[in-house]
Amino acid sequence: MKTIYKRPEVFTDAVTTYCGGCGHGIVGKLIAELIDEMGLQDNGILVWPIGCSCLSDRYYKMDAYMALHGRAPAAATGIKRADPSKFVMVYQGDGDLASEGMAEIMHAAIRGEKFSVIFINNAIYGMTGGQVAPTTLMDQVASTAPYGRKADTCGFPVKMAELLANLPGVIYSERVTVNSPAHIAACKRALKKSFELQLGGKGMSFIEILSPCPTGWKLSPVKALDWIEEQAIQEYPLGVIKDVEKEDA
Ligand SMILES: Cc1ncc(C[n+]2csc(CCOP(=O)(O)OP(=O)(O)O)c2C)c(N)n1
Ligand code: SF4
Ligand SMILES: [Mg+2]
Repeated sequence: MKTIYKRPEVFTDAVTTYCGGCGHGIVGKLIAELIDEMGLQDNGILVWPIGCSCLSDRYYKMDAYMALHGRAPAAATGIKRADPSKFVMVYQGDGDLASEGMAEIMHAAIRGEKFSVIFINNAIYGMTGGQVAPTTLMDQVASTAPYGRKADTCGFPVKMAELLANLPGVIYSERVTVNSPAHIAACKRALKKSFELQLGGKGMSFIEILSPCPTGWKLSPVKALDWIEEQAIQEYPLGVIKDVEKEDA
């Protein structure tokens, strides 16, 4: 019999804690597929954040480190510098990376640390009940902004992929999403590019993923996919923001 689909080998039997329709599960599966396809399991270390993805070390048969709030890039710096031959991936939510850990990601990027950063932008603090994150859209309702995000109290949404692309230490920056099969395929290509750049010993690559959080947004899973298309992509355009290899060519 011909096998047309199988579960990635790197996955354990653990069941995830994600809500139905959550983007973390989609991205987590793409990462697992790439680990299998690129043979990264035995020489890779995955650095996980706090937030809804904080139990991810249970999902992969791989070495892992769970970093304190926002500190994943600092932890990854130590790991990658101690053994540059290791494949090191940092995975962070928007509350973790752009709020609690803004200094860590900025300085890791300023230093040009040579690991892959996967940034899950779901425009909210998912795990703790849907509070405003730096990425929350203007007028988006959140538990700490019941009348919607306003500039006078919460400022403006931060575009991390553009912000980091301004730094010479970041060699690749792209924004993708996972709200349709075509976008999921493009997300996998972006993740693969990031992993390949790291294996080539290049600088930091940054992949921002617009990811559905139906629970935090108080939308059905299907409506959450539509909200990404109609709202989130307008604020956070998809595409490659920086590719040093192409600029040099
Ligand atoms: C110092 C500290 N700040 C905040 C928290 C609470 N906390 C844990 S997870 C989290 C939200 C994380 O949100 P995000 O990084 O966007 O991840 P998501 O759950 O949306 O994937 C917060 C605020 C904490 N436990 N300790
Ligand atoms: S609260 Fe949001 S980010 Fe967290 S598991 Fe549920 S859908 Fe995913
Ligand atoms: Mg979040």
